[in-house]
Amino acid sequence: MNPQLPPLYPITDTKLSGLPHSRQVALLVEGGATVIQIRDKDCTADELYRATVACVAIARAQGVRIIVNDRADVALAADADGVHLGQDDLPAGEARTLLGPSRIVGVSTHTLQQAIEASSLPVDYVAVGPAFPTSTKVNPDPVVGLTLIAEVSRRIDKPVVGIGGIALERARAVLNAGAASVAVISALYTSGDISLRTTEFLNLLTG
Ligand code: TZP
Ligand code: MG
Repeated sequence: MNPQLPPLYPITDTKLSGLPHSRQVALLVEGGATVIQIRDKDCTADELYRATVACVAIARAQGVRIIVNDRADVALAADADGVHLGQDDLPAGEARTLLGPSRIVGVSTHTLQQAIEASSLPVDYVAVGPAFPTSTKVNPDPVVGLTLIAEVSRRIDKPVVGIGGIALERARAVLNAGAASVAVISALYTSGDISLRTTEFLNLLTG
């Protein structure tokens, strides 16, 4: 398992950005991102596989890691660096068996109990959210706020990733609450310049 996570964890969104995943990855990498999640709830396995292969080709040349949302099978087939699992996806232990010890397995949680349970599984990080209201996710879980992120960060040993509604001006507070990283979608794609916004996030989070 690989516990190292950068402070910014961008997630692709073709609807919000209007761009193919591979183009988003190129711009995010240009802005300084070093771990990127490919997330697409509307495409077929074939489309996700092909998109991921293209993203891995761009990212790996720069030493950047690609994590696939939901699909451990696609991550493995496309030789991606890991998978991000939701509560309804393959169990983390099964994903770990498929992906082996070196790839990244992360899991999304929405309550203290889910986060504590997830931390005992063979995962590299535990995502907690939504931190703030978000319109990116269909039927989002109730907002957990910085309070739950802080409590989970105190109680588990694994890196915590804050997710959901994390705008530029709220990102630092998520790290201050104890998270190791912030996962961001909409705030990266609504300013017009994806690489610049990525750099702004990184400057704010590392400064
Ligand atoms: N899981 C919880 S909230 C969310 C996911 C994937 C969406 C986060 O997107 P945004 O646009 O950064 O709020
Ligand atoms: Mg999922």
